[in-house]
Amino acid sequence: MKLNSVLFLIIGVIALNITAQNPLFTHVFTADPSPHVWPDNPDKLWVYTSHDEPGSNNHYGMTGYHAFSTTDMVNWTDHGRILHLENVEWAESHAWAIDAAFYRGQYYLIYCMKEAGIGLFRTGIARSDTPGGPFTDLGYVKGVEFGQDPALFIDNGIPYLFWGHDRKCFAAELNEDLMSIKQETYVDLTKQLTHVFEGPWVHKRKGKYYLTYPGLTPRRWPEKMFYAVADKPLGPYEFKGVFIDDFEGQSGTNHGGTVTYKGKDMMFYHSAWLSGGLSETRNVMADYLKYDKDDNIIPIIPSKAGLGNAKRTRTTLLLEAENGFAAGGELYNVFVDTWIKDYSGKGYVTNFDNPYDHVSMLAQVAKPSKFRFKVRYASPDGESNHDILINSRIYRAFKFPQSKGFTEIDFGIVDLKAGDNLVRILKRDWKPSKGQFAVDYIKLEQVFEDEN
Ligand code: FUB
Repeated sequence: MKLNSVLFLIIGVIALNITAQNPLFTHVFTADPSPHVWPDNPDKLWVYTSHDEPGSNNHYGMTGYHAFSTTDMVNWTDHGRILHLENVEWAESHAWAIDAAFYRGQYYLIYCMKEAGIGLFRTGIARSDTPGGPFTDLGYVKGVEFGQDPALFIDNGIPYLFWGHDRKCFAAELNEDLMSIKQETYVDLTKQLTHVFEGPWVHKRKGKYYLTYPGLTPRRWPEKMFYAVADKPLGPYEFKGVFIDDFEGQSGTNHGGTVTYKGKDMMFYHSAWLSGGLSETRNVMADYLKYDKDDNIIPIIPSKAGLGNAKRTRTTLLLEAENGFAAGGELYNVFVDTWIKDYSGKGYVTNFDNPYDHVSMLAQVAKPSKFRFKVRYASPDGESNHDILINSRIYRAFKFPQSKGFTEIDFGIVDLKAGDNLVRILKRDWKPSKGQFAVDYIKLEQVFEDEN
């Protein structure tokens, strides 16, 4: 080999190791990504995902969803758990793939779970007035049976639902309240989508509708990603081919969605890189989506660099106190208020009047790891004594200094375990409080081994 080629190879290997924006999120196991840019803020990209428990090697125990946002593809915010099985009265298990939509001024989460007592997949609809949730379940869409892997595609104000499972794919227009299909529009797309298994997703480009989906070439796992193209959302679709083939470290399933962000087309999907490629515990990936001169998708080879040149991505968990209960934590004898201005999110938690009054927030983590821990609080009438507990052990007994407005305190580095972690801020004194103490949010910023 010539010296030039050797140098090129060495530089290439070094570059591969220093640019690594895949996996996209490295602090929590995530799958089935649904990427979106909402009309109120074209600078922000949102990704909604399902969640794999650490160590799980199948998908039967999946229970909840997360939302992530970024403005630069490198620094991400994990908004925590945005919907959980226990918030959905009609469901019993299988919080599988999702989508999200902005429709008539509200944010919607479209998800699937198995109906209690029946065990059939239904397509659920939940709503929030903010993109980061938490979302409130509204029930399931009538007229959809076996409603696994839903995707809601809105075209010229008309909502279309796509869903698919077990080698089948269907679609229909939804009624205006999104809670039922227009029966007369129902189509079975299965025969048009060669190899289809599940997970349809539709995007529009140059007036054409691209339907991407995970499929199996007969009886052979893992899934590859295929696509088909149509002139109208409900088809007929013309099969085009595979665009993410088998790759090193993939999981048995693949599933994803497309988005155009800051002028670039991107494909979000999942792999098993974070868990070592050996299990079904998955992580989100993203790569650029490109087309050839005939508007065919150019096959994607999953890359370590992903969507940029950064050494790695970094995620901060931003856990709003007022979401504590809906997002997997607890509000014990405290309540949500909005009197002290400049709070983030929808308000803050206050009324820590009696001993043990507390707020707790849920942080879900993939592996034992370190985070920089911050609390934003206000204590307008004087200092206030509190215990901070992490997973029921006292991490700090702390006298929060008086602060008229909200201020952030950096408590240094904390260790979180794999799985669910509860961070609790609890009133310590036996004396009843005179003043008001308010918790706005906690932040847990990812810290890496080589930064310690
Ligand atoms: O994540 C659970 C299931 O695995 C999804 O619903 C399927 O699309 C596959 O990704």
